[in-house]
Amino acid sequence: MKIVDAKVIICCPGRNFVTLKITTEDGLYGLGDATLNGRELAVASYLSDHVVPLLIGRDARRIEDNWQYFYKGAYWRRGPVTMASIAAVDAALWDIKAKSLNTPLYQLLGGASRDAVLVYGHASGHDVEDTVKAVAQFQKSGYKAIRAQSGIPGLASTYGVHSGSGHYEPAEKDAPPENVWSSEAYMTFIPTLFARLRKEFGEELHLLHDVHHRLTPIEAGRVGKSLEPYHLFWMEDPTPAELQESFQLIRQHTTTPIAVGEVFNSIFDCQQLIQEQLIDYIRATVVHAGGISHLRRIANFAELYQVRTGCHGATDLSPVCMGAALHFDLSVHNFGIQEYMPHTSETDKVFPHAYSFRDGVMHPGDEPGHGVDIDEALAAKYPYQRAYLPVNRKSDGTMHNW
Ligand code: GCO
Ligand code: MG
Repeated sequence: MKIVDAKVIICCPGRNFVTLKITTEDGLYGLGDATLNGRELAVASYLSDHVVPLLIGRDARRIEDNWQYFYKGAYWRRGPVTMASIAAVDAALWDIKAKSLNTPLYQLLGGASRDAVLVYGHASGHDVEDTVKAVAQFQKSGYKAIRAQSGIPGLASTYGVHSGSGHYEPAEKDAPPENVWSSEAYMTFIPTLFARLRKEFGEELHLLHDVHHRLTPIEAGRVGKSLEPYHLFWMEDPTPAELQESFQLIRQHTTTPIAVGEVFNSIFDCQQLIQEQLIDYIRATVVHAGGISHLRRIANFAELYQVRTGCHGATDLSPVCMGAALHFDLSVHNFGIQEYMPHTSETDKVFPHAYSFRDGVMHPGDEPGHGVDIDEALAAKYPYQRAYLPVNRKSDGTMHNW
């Protein structure tokens, strides 16, 4: 089953997406997401300039061999640009294989391990009471697990909270906006938010929170400890994870479960975190962690250490990634939860999909392949627009982690 065409489609139906479409000699095609928020064109170039010429003529059925060819064959291993490109090839080839066998992808991944996939939604507000209202709204829409982020007294803006009204969207057009951060203000405030949420919503609702890499390990230990009475489902990205051993310090101080990995692109990024049981959930996902093939390797390794999956699912991951992730989630034994931020209706129209949400859970649907398509004519109406993620500084002007 020779690959005869591979095309990189860039579009911006509300935000930028990069999609790889691979076509075989018998007319089947598969799609893979290659979106890297704020760096989309680098991946598009890596694909068009370096991967596509090598894809033509290769056998689409040899998914593992193709993965190894692009990983080992580049010599320069890992990194978000390379791995997002390999991920796009991998997801497209799994899509083709499942279509060629006329089966939904999860059936090829071992079949369903559960009836549906638990997801969490994003509630946020400008202050505590605003956030209470947002959580109530999500609960009313059926969510059983809700991430809560709030504006912090004394800080003009912060991660996860929309500057106006409406939904939070990480990237902004033109130059990167600059935020000002204070770990002290955050650490004082955050337990009051979750105390209020538990008081309002009781003990049953799953509450999650994203620290977005902003604390030092010892500060993260303090925050985790202060949140213990409110038994979070997880505290996400408490500190940057380049130094994996730094999580030992957090673990020594708190039993609040930890989720990490949305920026990881390889099993080597989380080897120590998993092996030493320094985390509870691994957040790597299809597009940034080398596709379905590599993500399964990470999940299988994590299973040995009772670490569960919690795939990243922000709006900067396209519906193609979401579809593929849901097949993975449904099938993998050590699934934990899936993040779900619904896309805009423009995006949903460009990417018609079989997956659906109801009563706090999602299902990938039963269409052959991963069940996500692209309307290329419509996509062409939304050309790329430069956009950046914000940057973050401390109040004295020092650059900090965003
Ligand atoms: C999350 C993430 C996102 C990221 C975004 C970056 O937990 O959903 O932290 O909001 O910031 O995906 O591109
Ligand atoms: Mg996050």
